[in-house]
Amino acid sequence: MGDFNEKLTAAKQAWARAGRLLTGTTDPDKEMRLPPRQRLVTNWPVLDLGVQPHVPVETWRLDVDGAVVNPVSLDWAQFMDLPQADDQSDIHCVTQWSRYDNRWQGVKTGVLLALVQPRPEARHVILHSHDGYTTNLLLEHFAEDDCLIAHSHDGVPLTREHGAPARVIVPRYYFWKSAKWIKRIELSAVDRPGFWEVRGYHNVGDPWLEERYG
Ligand SMILES: Nc1nc2c(c(=O)[nH]1)N[C@H]1C(S)=C(S)[C@@H](COP(=O)(O)O)O[C@H]1N2
Ligand SMILES: [Mo]
Repeated sequence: MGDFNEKLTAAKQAWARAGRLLTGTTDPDKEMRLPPRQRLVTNWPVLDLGVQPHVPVETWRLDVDGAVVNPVSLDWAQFMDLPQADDQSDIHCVTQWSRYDNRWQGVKTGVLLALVQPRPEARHVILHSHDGYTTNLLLEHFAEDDCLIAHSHDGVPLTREHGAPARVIVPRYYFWKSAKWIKRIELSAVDRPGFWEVRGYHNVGDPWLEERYG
């Protein structure tokens, strides 16, 4: 852990120095908000595998299972009855666009984890979506306080193209980790690289470390 933090800090500092030279600003916040080689957009691009599944709330279920004490299968009403949260965060997509100040409404991943109780051997999370997409995360990354299963964006229900009725939001990693049209959250003792991870994307995907590929 000590080693990792040192590496992280060193990378951020190196980039901050480079950024200062490029932007000519010494405002630390301005420098640090846009990760390396990202550009800011104000629209909201749509990225998918060429299918945008239609998932009605009437038949929607969210399964949270695998290495847990108490697996659950929630219907929409049960999901919406869970404590609701509102969190603002930035999007960083590996295709180099970033979008600031997204307000997400939904259920914090911590609430779901408290419900299912991960077993001691659970270290990974595999997200499964209705379009066949999968992505993998370390459990500790998925459990961060700014991670949500979101049903709304800026107070408006998600549109189909952005993952309605519910998607995962893991803002500290590139946006491919934020699975749209979520249907199953699987906890696992072993890692299982997802759709893009087996096609050359980085297994972790930290935008500040530019963990894009490999
Ligand atoms: N189910 C599913 N989730 C997905 C994807 C996908 O193809 N299918 N694409 C990922 C990628 S690469 C990105 S950048 C974001 C795009 O989300 P957006 O279309 O809402 O901007 O969703 C991620 N989640
Ligand atoms: Mo992406």
